[in-house]
Amino acid sequence: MEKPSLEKLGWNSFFEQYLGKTDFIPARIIRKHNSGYDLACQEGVYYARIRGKLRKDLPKEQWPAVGDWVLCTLEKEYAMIESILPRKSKISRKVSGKTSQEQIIAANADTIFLVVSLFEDFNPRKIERYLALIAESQAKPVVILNKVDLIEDAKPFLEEAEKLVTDVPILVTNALKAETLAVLEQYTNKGQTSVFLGSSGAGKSTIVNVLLDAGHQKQTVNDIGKHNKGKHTTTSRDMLFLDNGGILIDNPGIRELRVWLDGDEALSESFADIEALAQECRFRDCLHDMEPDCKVREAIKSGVLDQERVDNWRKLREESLELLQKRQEFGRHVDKSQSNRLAKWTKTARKKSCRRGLR
Ligand SMILES: Nc1nc2c(ncn2[C@@H]2O[C@H](COP(=O)(O)OP(=O)(O)O)[C@@H](O)[C@H]2O)c(=O)[nH]1
Ligand SMILES: [Mg+2]
Ligand SMILES: [Zn+2]
Repeated sequence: MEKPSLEKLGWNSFFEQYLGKTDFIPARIIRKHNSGYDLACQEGVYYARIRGKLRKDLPKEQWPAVGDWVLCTLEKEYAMIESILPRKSKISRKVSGKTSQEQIIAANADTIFLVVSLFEDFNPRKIERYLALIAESQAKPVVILNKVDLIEDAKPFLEEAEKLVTDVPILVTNALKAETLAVLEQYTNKGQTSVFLGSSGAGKSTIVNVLLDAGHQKQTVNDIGKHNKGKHTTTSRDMLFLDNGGILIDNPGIRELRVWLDGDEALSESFADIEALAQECRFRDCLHDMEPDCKVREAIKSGVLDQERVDNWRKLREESLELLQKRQEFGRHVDKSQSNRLAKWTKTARKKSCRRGLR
């Protein structure tokens, strides 16, 4: 049994800087169970639990997620997680229901592939929602328009998708034809962690399997992960190791994708086109509603901008605002700049509601 090097697990200078002098062992969470975790370190793969003290100190929403680097001690049969290293990125969603709880889907991803089926799943509003989530994560988004074999013409979809993004690569694939996935390789290089997001049935696991099969060298890290053997199907979130050193995290379809946004920066990034137009509106606090000289409304009128995209932008902002308010109510930490923005939004939202006779 070959032991994984830290590099093979995705360790790099970012995490090194936080290591300092310690007797604890750096390890990466490769799987989450109901009762604990599997983690991989230079000594091998271990079942792990969070040390009681840490469990008490950390709010549950901050507990380790797949992809996290932790420091641990090794007992004979299992490992104890002592602390979590700072995250390079994290992709989160809001827990379903009436809570303000964050759920980390995966940590320390370099690239997040958003897999969309062109056949049954192409919905610009849903794509925007995902992209806003990814923008918040600090990882680099790549959109995969999959199942191109099942549609007549991909061009209109591609054009539509291009309207939703700036500087985000869009790949068109047929996961049943491995050659079309070769374009993904530039993102799945040695030590790079990629997360696959998207609706159930979009083709994530199929793509992951093709990439796993595409390995040319002999298996190394995969051997130690017993659950990595054979065909991969998503039961829980798994981390998978490619022979070229790339690291993949497949995700089960997310049924309800409530945004988890810690402010409006991610939204500004995802909706840069609208934000840029809004800068040009006559009034600084323009709601793009009835105001004269509104560039956003002009763009909608002239067909440059979709009304639905603007509506979705509003909706996501409102969700985000609601979440921040809930977090403040529950006394969760909301930093100063966020609460300033919140105050501004609240004012804006109230104004808007009055004007529209809502609420
Ligand atoms: N025709 C076609 N079928 C695909 C493609 N990609 C995936 N599938 C099929 O779509 C179904 C769902 O794929 P799966 O990878 O399980 O989706 P996941 O839920 O996103 O992991 C499976 O039956 C796949 O064989 C594709 O590009 N073209
Ligand atoms: Mg799957
Ligand atoms: Zn305006």
